[in-house]
Amino acid sequence: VSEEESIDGAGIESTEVTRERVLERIREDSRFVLAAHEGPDGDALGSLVAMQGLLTALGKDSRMFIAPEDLPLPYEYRFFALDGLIQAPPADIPQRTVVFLDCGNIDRNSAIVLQEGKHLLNIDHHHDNTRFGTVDHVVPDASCTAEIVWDLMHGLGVRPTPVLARALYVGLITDTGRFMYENTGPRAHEMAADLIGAGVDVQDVYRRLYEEMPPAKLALLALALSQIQRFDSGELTLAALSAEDFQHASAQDSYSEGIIDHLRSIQGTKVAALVRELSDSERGSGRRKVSLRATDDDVDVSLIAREQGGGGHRRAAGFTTTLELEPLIAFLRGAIAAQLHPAPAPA
Ligand SMILES: [Mn+2]
Repeated sequence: VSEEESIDGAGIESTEVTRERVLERIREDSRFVLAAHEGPDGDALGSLVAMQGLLTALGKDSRMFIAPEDLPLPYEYRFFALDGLIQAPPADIPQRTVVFLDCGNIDRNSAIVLQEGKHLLNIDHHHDNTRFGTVDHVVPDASCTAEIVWDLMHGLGVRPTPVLARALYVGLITDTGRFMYENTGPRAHEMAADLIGAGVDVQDVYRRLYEEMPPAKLALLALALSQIQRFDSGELTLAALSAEDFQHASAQDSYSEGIIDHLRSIQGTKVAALVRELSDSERGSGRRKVSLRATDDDVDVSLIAREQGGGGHRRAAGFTTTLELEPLIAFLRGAIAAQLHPAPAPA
C-alpha cells in the first residue's frame, strides 16, 4: 500500500502497517520491558506472559513490569510463572523497547514510569486507545489483546509451548466471556483451536479460573445480589459494595470480578453497574471504582466512562470517581438516558 492509502483521515496508520512496524522492532531490538494496564485482568496478564515467552523463545532479554500494588495477583492468576518480573523501571530503560499490552491509556497507569523507553510499542484492542506509543498497533476488531499477540507470534514464526499457548488462551476466554460476548468471532475460535492443538488443557484452565473459588468470593457475591438496585424500569441495574461489605465477607478486592455478569443478566437491563469502594490498599480511600456493561449496542458505556476520565470498550468500560453514591447514580441515570432517549433536536 502507498503511504496515503495506509493512513486514514485521522492520520492513523492501518493495522497492516503497524503490524509490520511492531514485527520489525521485535526482530531488530534485543532488550525489552513489558507492561499492561493497572489491576491486570486475564487478557492483560495472559498477553504479558505470552509476550514474555515469545521474546524469550526468540533469544531476547525481556522483563515483565508489574507494579507493587498489583501484587500478589488475584488468586485465579497465580499459576502464571512471572519469569523476569520487575517492580520498578530497570536502570537501562532508555535502551529498552517497552511493550504496553491491553493498555488503553497510560495517564493514570503505574507503567507510565516506563515512558523513557527507546521505543514504545502500544499493542491493544481498545477502540478508544489514546495512541501514546511510538508505534500504535491498535486492533479494535481483535477479541482480546492476546489475539493480537497470537497473530504476532505467527508473524515471527514462533511455535508456542503449552505454557505460552495457555497464557494466550487465558486472555482469550476471559475477554470473550468464554466465547459468549459479542466480540467472539470466527477468529476467536480459530485461535482456540490453534492453542488447544498446541497443548492447552482446556479443563485444567477452566478449573483454575472459574472453580477453586474461595468461599469469601461467593459470600461477596451474595452481598452484592442482596442489594441490587434498579432504576428507570430496570434499564440501569446496579449494586454497590462498600469497604464494610468486603470486610464482612472477608473478601479481597479482586473477588468482585464476575459479579457484574449477574447484574447484566437481569431481564430488561440496558446497563449494569458495579460500584465498589476502593480499600486503603488500593490507595484510594474515599474513591469508588465503577464497572459498566451494556447488554447491546443501544448504549456505548465507553462514552459514559470517558466523561469521568475512564474508558474501555462499547459494551465494557469503567472509571474511578470521588463522587458519593447518590450523585454517582444520578450521573449514570442521566448519561444512560441521554443515549437511550435523546432530547429531540430543536426545530
Ligand atoms: Mn483486553
